[in-house]
Amino acid sequence: MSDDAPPPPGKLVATKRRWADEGRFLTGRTARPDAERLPPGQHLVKNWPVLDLGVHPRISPQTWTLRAYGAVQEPLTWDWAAFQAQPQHREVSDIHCVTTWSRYDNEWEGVATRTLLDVVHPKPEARHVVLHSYDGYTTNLPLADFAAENAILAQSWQGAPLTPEHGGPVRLIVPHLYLWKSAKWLQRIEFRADDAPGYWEVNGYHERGDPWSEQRYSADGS
Ligand SMILES: Nc1nc2c(c(=O)[nH]1)N[C@H]1C(S)=C(S)[C@@H](COP(=O)(O)O)O[C@H]1N2
Ligand SMILES: [Mo]
Repeated sequence: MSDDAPPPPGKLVATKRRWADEGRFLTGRTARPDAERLPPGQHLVKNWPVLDLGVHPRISPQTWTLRAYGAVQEPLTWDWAAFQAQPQHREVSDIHCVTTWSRYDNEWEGVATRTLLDVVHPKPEARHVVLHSYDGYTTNLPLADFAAENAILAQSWQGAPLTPEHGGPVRLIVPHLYLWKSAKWLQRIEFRADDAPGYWEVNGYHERGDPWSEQRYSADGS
């Protein structure tokens, strides 16, 4: 699977690009997470939809590795055994997809992003993180959001290993941002001083993606 070579844009990508152009789903309301559990413009689902670029890479834990590099003092590569040897964490959180569905009470197990940060020691100039995935997908977010207390490199959901459709062996979960920031099939974590927009961010989606202030699309629509 080649790095950073996403599949050619299909119908879903064209549709989502158009939504960004039209400002689709924007309600103009802003809510606060502590006051409203369901962000504006979202509706609840009980199932868990699958959304991605259409390629579901099958990576066995035996060949999976995760690399963290860039503006860090101690770059690392974890294979499956090294990942399992890290302190394992459990988090229950809600997920919010920019296509307007939200799902409450997802139970994740894996390694807290803070655990990884303690190992790599980001350099003082590190401000941004870019996630690179085995399907060629990329997404960027501020280091401060990646470092959130409940952000987790998840290997299990509701007590069972994360399925390939949902990004197994390991995906990121950053519950307080729209789910497109939560890279599935995570392969590399790049720490940077400057920002570098990822796949959806260059296609009209917001650099940060806070669901409570409906940061769905980038301001200039580019
Ligand atoms: N590697 C990778 N991660 C990805 C995507 C993708 O296409 N590839 N899609 C993103 C988007 S747009 C969404 S909404 C969520 C969907 O996660 P789910 O399929 O587990 O619901 O994954 C995000 N992470
Ligand atoms: Mo999405």
